[in-house]
Amino acid sequence: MAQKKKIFTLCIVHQEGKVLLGMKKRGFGKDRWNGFGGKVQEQESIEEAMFRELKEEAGITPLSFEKRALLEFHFQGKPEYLEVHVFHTSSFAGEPAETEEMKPQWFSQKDIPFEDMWPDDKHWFPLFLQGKKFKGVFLFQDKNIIRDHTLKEVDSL
Ligand code: 6OG
Repeated sequence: MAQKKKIFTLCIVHQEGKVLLGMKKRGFGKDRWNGFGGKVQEQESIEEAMFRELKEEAGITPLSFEKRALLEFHFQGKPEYLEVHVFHTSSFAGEPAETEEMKPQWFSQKDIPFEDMWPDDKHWFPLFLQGKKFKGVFLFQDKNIIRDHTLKEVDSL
C-alpha cells in the first residue's frame, strides 16, 4: 500500500552571508532552530503556503524566491511521511519579529547552530547555501537519530 504523505513548506532567508532562523517555541521541532514553514492546507498551493507561513511565523513577505529542495522525512514505525518543499529567499518586505511560534535570529552562514537543529540540516545546508538544487530522503529512528539518508543534486525540481 502506498505510504501517505503530508506536504510542508520550509523557507530560509539567506542574504549577505547571513541566514535568518527561528527558534521554534511550540509543536513539532520545539526548541530547535529552523527555517519558517508549515503544513500546506487543502485549498492553497505550495507557494501560497510558503508566503502564509513566513508571514505568520516571522512577519515578513518574500519579494523573490526559488525552490531549492524537496526533502522526504520518514520516521520508523510511522505510517505517514513528510514531503518538505524548501525555498530560498534573499529579499523580503517587513521586519522579522518574534511571533507565538518562532523567535527569529540572524546567524552568520559560517556559524549555523547545527547542534540545536534537526539532525538532517547539517547534511543539506551546505548544498543549500551553495545555491544547489537537490532531493533528499531521510529515515529517522527518532527525532535525534538518522538511520539512513540519500541526497542528490538535481537540475530542476
Ligand atoms: P509546523 O509543525 O510548524 O511545521 N520540518 C523539518 N525541518 C527540518 N529541517 N528537518 C526536519 O526533519 C523537519 N520536519 C519538519 C517543516 C513543521 C515545520 O518543520 C519543518 C515545517 O516548516 C524531520 O506546521
